[in-house]
Amino acid sequence: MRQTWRWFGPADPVSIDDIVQAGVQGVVTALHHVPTGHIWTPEEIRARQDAIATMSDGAPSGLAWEVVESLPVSEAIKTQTGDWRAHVEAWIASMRNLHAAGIRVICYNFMPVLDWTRTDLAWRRPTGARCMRFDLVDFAAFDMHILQRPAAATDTPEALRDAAARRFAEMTEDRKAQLAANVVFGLPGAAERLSMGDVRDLLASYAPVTDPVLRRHFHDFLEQVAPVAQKLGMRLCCHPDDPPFPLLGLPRIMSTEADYVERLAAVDLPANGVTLCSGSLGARPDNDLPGMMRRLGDRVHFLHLRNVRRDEDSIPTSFFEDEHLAGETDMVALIDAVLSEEARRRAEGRADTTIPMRPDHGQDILDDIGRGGQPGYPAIGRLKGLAELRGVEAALSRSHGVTA
Ligand code: DNO
Repeated sequence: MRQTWRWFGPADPVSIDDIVQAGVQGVVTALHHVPTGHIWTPEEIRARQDAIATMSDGAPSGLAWEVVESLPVSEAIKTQTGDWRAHVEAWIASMRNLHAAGIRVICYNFMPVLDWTRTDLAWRRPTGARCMRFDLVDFAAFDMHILQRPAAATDTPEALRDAAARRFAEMTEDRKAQLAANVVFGLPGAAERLSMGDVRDLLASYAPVTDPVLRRHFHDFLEQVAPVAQKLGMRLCCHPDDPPFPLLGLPRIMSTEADYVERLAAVDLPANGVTLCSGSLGARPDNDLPGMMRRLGDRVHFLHLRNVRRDEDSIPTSFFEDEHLAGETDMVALIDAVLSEEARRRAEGRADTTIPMRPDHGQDILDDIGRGGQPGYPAIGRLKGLAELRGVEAALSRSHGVTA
């Protein structure tokens, strides 16, 4: 695996100097300041590459921008309204500019309205560490009583409705405000901070977009972008839904292995690939991560390794982000499957034998607490996760004929 690290740009409190010391091989970043639907220009891309290449004292960092996460797909593209065709053109133009700058892997997602969703961004673990959590009761309380989505009550099972009403009645005003902010936190580093009114308007714009409609829109998008990517030698990789079950009455089409199989077959080109995020997919007990790596491995262009612990084996369920080797995904088996895939690619003589991986998220531990980093992206918690994953890889590599 190629060890990479997500960086949110010059404002990220985890600096390039820190990343160099983490000992990674490459950087994952995005131009979060460019509004969705606009072109990423060669100048902006170059400025970010320069920032990555240089440490604070001017010394070379030895690092380069290797993976884009994310090149955002606008709501207009997902709903096929307004300027959507121009947005697809802009997406392709950005891809061409990234290619010209030497970048080959682009991660994106097709989640309506909200990117990843949590109810707690700093949930206390018994050790005092902090992590992210998705709590179904809190989420239903948000949906029914804070957002007051008209269909929320009918969409929520009765037992959950009652629990949510009780939870809401006990909430302080501060907790209500915090819960609303946490749920709509959206993309880290993104300019968009949504009000409840904005969320209601966005949800309303999805009224005609059922699951089959969103699937069709996704396939239309893939038919435009994947052949261009293929010609250029770019690898596109779609991130799964997080959490991987329906929320707020919105369509959800990238939550399971079957979803991936369908989307990969829709445009059957190597450039149309997968971001295998073990943390997002792992919130469903029916997603067998090592098996998905074995079966979809050929098209896996990017790995997010993290682990969650579910409260129950139901879908949906509450869950929290556990330590990298401590959640319910068998991380050793998953890395073993990754190494088998890399060995298979080597034997085939493929150019992309080493799959970029990043330690995804991390708990806030030690000096992370109070440092004010992006939720889920602390320096030390991620470094601990990376060190553990690296250890597993080093140990398993021998049996795959590689000396780490
Ligand atoms: C959360 C991330 C996601 C991811 C996007 C990819 O921490 O894994 O925000 O970057 O969904 O498009």
